[in-house]
This record gives sequence, structure tokens and C-alpha cells, in this order.
Amino acid sequence: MKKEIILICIIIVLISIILFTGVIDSIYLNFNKENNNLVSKNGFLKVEGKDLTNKRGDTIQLKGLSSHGIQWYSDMINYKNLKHLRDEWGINVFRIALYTLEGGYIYKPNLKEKVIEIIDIAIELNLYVIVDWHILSDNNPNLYKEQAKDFFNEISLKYKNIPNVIYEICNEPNSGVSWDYDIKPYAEEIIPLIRNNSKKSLIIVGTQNWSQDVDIAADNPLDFNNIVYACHFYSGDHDEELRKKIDYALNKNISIFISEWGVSKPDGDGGIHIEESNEWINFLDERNISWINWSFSDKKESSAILSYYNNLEHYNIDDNLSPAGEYIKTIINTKKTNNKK
Ligand code: IDC
Repeated sequence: MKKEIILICIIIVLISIILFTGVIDSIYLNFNKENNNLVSKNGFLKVEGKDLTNKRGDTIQLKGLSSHGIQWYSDMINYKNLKHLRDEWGINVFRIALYTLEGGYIYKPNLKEKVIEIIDIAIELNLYVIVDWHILSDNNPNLYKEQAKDFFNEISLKYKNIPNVIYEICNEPNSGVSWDYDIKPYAEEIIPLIRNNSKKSLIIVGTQNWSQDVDIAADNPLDFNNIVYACHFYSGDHDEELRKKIDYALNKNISIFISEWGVSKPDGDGGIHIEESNEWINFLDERNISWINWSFSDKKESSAILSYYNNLEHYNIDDNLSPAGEYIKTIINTKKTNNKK
């Protein structure tokens, strides 16, 4: 009798360990082919010429969503929702937009805690996660360079050698800020600092003109390995002209990463542009270029993928999609989007 009780206790303890350590999650992942693009299978991402590859050198395409500014829209970023996006939508990456200004990190340094919380959820879920230093109205990344250095030093030390974490060191330099004289020198200070802590981490570098002039970066690339250059577009406005810049850059053998794009006009609103978005997605799929959609939020603007919501307790993503959300859900896990043109 005693023996049986001991045996039952052991079984209960074992079951609890399995449930609480996420072993079930990883067993599930091992059997689920769709999830081959997650971190446990791919490890540290590497750049080989224009290609983004996994630890074995096979090309990989990341697809996922960006938060809106986490100083405003972070309630929806939790374990349950990110797991849903991973399992039902097929995302393999999530981007955390840490605004510097507009009530962001420069005013509220404790937003760092929120960043850490989201990184930890992403790691638990086996997702790649981008820590985006979201400069915007502060045009020039050098304006808050000292804060950026402290921030990236701390985060890359904390997540030393963790393959999930990708660093985006300046969202969109703009308004005349130059690649050669402003952004490149900034990157040359921030990159070694991150790499001293975590030498294999992938780093995304914003480019001049709201992260569009990737051709200029391609003419004067950084002298570091494992760097991808950010190109951002909004389908309501950007088209062939920008795609040509991407092809120019790829021909110069640098790697391009769409760390932000939206289905709307560049102001984040003004309707959704499906046909133009399909054209873009086909272009990116053909070139295996990774992309992140703006934004996982319920702001009342066309680019937000959730419709405005006021009952967070019973939140269910798929019942609350905006037209942008309905569209993004259909394209995120399909290699080729039907181009009706
Ligand atoms: C927009 C938001 C909008 C907000 C504005 C200013 O969608 O709600 O009022 O920022 O904070 C970008 C930027 C991104 C913009 C987005 C759409 O990286 O912060 O978000 N956009 O305008 N670059 C091009 C477009």
C-alpha cells in the first residue's frame, strides 16, 4: 500500500513538472511541421551575402507582427495572444517598438521592464523577438546615443548568447539625417557594444530617409558580419521605385529586412491597400525577404490589425480583427500570395 502511494506521488510530481516546464510545448513543436521556423530549430540567424540563414546555413524568412508603441498599446501583448499568433497565424517573430520620444523610453525608462517582460514571453514561446529602438520624431539616432548605448548594453548582457533576441538599433532616421555621416557612425558605436556581450546576435540597422534608402547603405556598407539593413514601406504609397532600391541593394550583396510595413498610407491610416500589398508580398517571397507588419494594436487607424476593443478580459484576437488583420492573417503563413493583377 505504502509503495503504491509513493508511486502515485512520483507520478503526480512528474506530471506537474512536465506541465509547468513547457515540455509539452516542445514535444508539440517537434511534431508540428508548420513550426519548423522557430528558434529551437534554427538557432542564431546568420547573414550570408544577401540571404538570411539559420545555424545550418539554410535560408529562412521571418514573418511576424510589430507592436505599436508599447507606451500606449501593450495590454494585448501577453503569453496567450502571442501563443495564438504563433500557433494559429504562424508568426515566428515579434517586434517590440520602444519609442524614444512621444512618451517613450526617454521619459519613461521603466518601459525597459515591459520590454523584458515581452522578450521573456517570446523566449518561452520559441519565437524570435526584435528589440526596436524606435526613433522617429527625434530624426537622428545620435540625439539619444548615450541612452541607446546604456540600453543595448544592458539588454544584450541580460540576453547574452540567446538566439531569440534580435537588435534593431534605430527605427527610422529621417529629415536629412545621412547614412554616411550620422547613421553609419552611430551603428559603428552600438554594434561592437552589443557584440562584446553577445557575439552572434543578429542586428538590424535602420537606413536614411525613414529606412528606405537601402541603396545608399549598399554603396557604403558596415564592416561587420550578420547585419541586415532595414527597409520600411507602406503599400498605400510606396511601390516600384522602392522595390528597385531593394534590388539594387541585393545586387550589391547586402541583406534586406522589412522590419516594418503597413497596408495603409505612411501615416498609418487612410484605408487598406490590398492589391499593392499583394504585389509587395510576392516580391518579398520571391527574394526570401523577412517582414514584420505594423501593428499589433487596436488603435483606430487602418494599419492596426485589431478592431477597437474595450473588454480586454475576454479578448479573443480572431473575433476582433480589423480589415487589415483579416488580410495579414491570410498572408502570414502562405508562401505565395495570389496576385490578382
Ligand atoms: C505611427 C502610428 C500612429 C502614431 C504615429 C506617431 O501608426 O498611430 O500616431 O506613428 O507616433 C512609421 C513609424 C511608425 C508609424 C508608422 C505609421 O515607424 O512609428 O506609426 N510609420 O505612420 N514609419 C512609416 C510609417
